[in-house]
Amino acid sequence: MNKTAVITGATSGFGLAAARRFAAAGWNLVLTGRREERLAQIKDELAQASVLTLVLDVCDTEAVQAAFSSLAAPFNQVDVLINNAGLALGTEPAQACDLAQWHTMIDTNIKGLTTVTHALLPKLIETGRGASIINIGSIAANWPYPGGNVYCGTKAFVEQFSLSLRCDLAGTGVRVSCLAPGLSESEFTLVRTGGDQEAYDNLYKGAHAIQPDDIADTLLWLAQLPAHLNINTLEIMPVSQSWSPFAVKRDQ
Ligand code: NDP
Ligand code: 8X3
Repeated sequence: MNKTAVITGATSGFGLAAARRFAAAGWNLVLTGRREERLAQIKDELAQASVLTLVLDVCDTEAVQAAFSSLAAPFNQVDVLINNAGLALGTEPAQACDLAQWHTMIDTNIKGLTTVTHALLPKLIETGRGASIINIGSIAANWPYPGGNVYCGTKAFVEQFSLSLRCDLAGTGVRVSCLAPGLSESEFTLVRTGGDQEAYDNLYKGAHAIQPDDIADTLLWLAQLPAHLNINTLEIMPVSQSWSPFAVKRDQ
């Protein structure tokens, strides 16, 4: 029987690329996102696979709980949950940030991810051995940078939550991984900058950034690992990206 993956945020970037990869590998898919038209396009494109699309805002707790408690066959046995929906808003220093944007990042990247996880945990535990939760973290969790403030904080939560979940799920057979990419080319940057195409072009120019297909390949690899293996945290950067010295602000 085909396995089923639930992918949040499947309307673009990593989630869309993963949907294509998993469909090509024969998985059943539950794909979610807020943009209905895009979900309809993806369903058409992946017509060879069993695909259920759910228009779902991960910040809407009741809608998430209702959608995942009423999954019908073949989608009611969940093998893999990819908690991918997320966003960054703004690149300003903390003292210049918009509080509403901070709250949206917390609501989406932390509360939304935990709501989806809570709703699907019983099904994943029912599946047991070989089931996986793969949370999309970021290098931003461990490598702070100016303007990262709350976004970095949300991704640090994702990494710690992933590790802590492993402790609680010991004995259930359910695996938990945190996949933490670095500079990756996707709509993420347009969302973050409020649609600034020039900022997008400048960020990715000459950087040979990670592509969504690279992350999709890694996600499928994680999902298909032998059931006795758990990758805890996996950090990926493009070769062009590395670290700088600490900043030291000197008196003039
Ligand atoms: P995209 O902007 O291309 O994709 C983000 C996805 O999240 C979209 O499908 C969007 O769907 C969905 N989403 C956002 N908010 C919500 C919400 N409230 N409810 C449901 N779905 C939502 O970006 P990426 O593919 O790059 O990002 C995917 C994940 O990877 C994010 O968690 C991001 O933080 C993380 N990441 C990205 C990196 C990068 O450099 N690009 C690097 C490291 C991590 P819709 O708008 O239709 O709701
Ligand atoms: C996104 C990567 O470096 O823009 O999580 O924070 S970064």
